[in-house]
Amino acid sequence: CKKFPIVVNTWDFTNATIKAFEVLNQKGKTVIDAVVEGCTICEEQQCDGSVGFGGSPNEEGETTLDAMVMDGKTMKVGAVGGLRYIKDAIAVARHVFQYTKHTLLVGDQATEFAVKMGFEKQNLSMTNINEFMDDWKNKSCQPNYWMNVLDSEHKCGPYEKNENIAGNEIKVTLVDNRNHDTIGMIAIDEDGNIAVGTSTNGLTYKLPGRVGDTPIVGSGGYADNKVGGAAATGDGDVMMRFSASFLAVELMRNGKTPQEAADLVIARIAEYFPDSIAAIVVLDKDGNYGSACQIFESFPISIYNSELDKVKIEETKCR
Ligand code: SD4
Repeated sequence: CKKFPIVVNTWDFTNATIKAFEVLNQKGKTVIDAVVEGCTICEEQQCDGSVGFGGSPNEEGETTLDAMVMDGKTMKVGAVGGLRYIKDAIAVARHVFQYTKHTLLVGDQATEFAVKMGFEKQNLSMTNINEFMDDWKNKSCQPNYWMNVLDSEHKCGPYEKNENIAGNEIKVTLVDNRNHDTIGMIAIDEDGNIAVGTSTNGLTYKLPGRVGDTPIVGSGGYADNKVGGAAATGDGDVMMRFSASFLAVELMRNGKTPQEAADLVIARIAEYFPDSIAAIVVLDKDGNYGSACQIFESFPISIYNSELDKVKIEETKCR
């Protein structure tokens, strides 16, 4: 039976879910509008500090943004990675989608594109950035993402070219639960059109230039009208190695339910990286959903569909 229009997204970002559901029910708006406007709410409200400006600085203290939108009807995608100085990451991704034949623009040139499209350059830094970076340095720069570098300078960034690379491993510490909450939203409109939208400021203290899974098609999100969609959150450096969202959709294409697909994706990641935080939400074309996670203390998802009179949150049990 028909369970759409529906919006499902990662975490308890209910304002974003409500916004997307409202847009789905507005005349003349598309499912792409719904995920873009929904994720934009999170960027503006800086959901958990992990979406939008003013969160997750890299090891030089700069916040950069990753976002993507994918249309499951046409299989068109627009995305930005490492976007600098522009707050509206998913809106810029949508401009890539709508006004170019490309899929992904990155870094300074993504910024230049955005400026040409009329977006305003702004400072994305945290207001208390100096304090935040000092605190990190006082904690021996943990977490950090360097490995196999000998000299202690690398432990604390910023990166300086150094030939002295040797076998001493600096342990990479897991980021904690709270600095790690990307929005990944899947929506289906009344006609069964599916779209996915994602937006994040990535990992805190990442190396400058690092782009995570969020703007990578098939990793941070994937949608196909014929099957369904998926969106991932967690340690993107690990998750993108498994094309987590694509894998979930393909598993459904081969007959798995959304819950089975979600469980299998997390199990696959667990085979190699049992200590990495990873979570996925999966929606099939009929509006059935499932979710799975590992390591996260909790992974709520939020849902709004035509059978509900208000948005609801469901907790996922992590393995
Ligand atoms: C990343 N996957 O940049 C994102 C971060 C995230 O929950 O999902 N946080 O790796």
